[in-house]
Amino acid sequence: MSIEIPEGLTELLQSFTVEVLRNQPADLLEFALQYFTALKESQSNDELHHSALRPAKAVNFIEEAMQIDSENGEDEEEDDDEEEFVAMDECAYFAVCAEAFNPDDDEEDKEPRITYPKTDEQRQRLQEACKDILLFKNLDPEQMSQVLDAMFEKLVESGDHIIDQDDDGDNFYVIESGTFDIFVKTDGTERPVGSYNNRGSFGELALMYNTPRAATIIATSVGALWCLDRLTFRRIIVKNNAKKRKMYEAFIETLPLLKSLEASERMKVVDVLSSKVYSDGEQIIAQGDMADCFYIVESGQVRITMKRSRSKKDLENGEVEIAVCSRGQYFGELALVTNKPRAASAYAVGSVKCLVMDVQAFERLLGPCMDIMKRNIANYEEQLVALFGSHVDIEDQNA
Ligand code: 1OR
Ligand code: 1OR
Repeated sequence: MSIEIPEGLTELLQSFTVEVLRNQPADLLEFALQYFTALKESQSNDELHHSALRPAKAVNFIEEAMQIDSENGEDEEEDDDEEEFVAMDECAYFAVCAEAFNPDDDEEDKEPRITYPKTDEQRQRLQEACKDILLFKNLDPEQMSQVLDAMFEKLVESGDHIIDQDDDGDNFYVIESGTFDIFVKTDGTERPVGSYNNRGSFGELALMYNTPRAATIIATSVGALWCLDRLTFRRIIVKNNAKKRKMYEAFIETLPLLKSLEASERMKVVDVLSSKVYSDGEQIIAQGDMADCFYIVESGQVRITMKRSRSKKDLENGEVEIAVCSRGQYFGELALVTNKPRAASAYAVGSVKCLVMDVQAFERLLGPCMDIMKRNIANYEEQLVALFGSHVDIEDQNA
């Protein structure tokens, strides 16, 4: 007996499966309903326009005048714009969820590149603002240069809504200056959950996971932002993340700390990690500093040391080794959990490679791991007593 497989079935199911795996929807049926409805609408639209189905790259988010670095010149760019524009309200969901993306596919490298011309002074300011952005840390020089070319400046006033929760994602933002409040709405009530103070970045989640904006960001002072459009972000950052996922998947699976996370959450952790190499003796953390990162040892060993006493005289006399972290272990969580300065210093022993996660990502992603961390922190206090003889509250170490 042979059963005929209808033409197109395999492709249809494959595309759907890919979207399910990428989006990890909580409600599969609802997702399927939206996916196929959007697909159908998009096809009807398509028949109307007599053109081939062109998913997400069809969305034209770019508001400002720009120069397209294309061999075909500007005339073609205008034609393309017209053809590529799809109104967001018509098929936003499809445009977003069907954004075909294959990290191994170099096709998108052939797409026109976006370049906003910049003065030397602007480029310098941009480079300075981007130098600590973790999502940019693993880019090679060519990718980094494309990202910098594509970024454009946006000046903001106090009270400006940069992002509204539930909107579609247009840009990723790097802060050059200014303060910004973060609000998250749950059950219809909007609550402040944090703020940015003259540094950092936001707006990556909607672009990375094709989800609506997860928070509202409002400027609380005048400020300057550098924006990276969705297309370039996906072409370079998301592609890079897909490679990172492949590289770190197996390692991340073995980490006891992340055991309580779902597989999809663990992959999100990989997305926001960057890898950093330290040479023998190099200081990774300095006791007393303000904290902005959390570390997982990928290879090598890290010595954790603490100043022996808080008296001035002893501060100059050496430090006591209190722990050694090796592959798979983490450090630098304490200051982030307690919101205090670093309780100890950390130094590389030999050549060391660490995965580094910034404080914002830490708060967003490692909530479910907090119990394990807090248990470990409670142990620190016990060991502190054993080592130093008397009880010293670890949170007072830097007082
Ligand atoms: P986005 O594209 O979703 C809103 O647009 C941005 O706010 C988001 O990317 C993040 O870059 C940024 N939860 C979700 N998004 C946050 C949060 C956050 N903080 C900053 N963003 N928090 C969890 C609240 C339960 C706060 C963690 C400090
Ligand atoms: P942090 O953000 O304060 C220094 O930066 C890191 O050293 C700290 O987070 C911990 O991750 C790590 N007491 C305090 N911090 C420790 C300790 C520790 N061990 C590792 N760290 N103790 C040693 C316990 C084996 C107790 C005090 C002697």
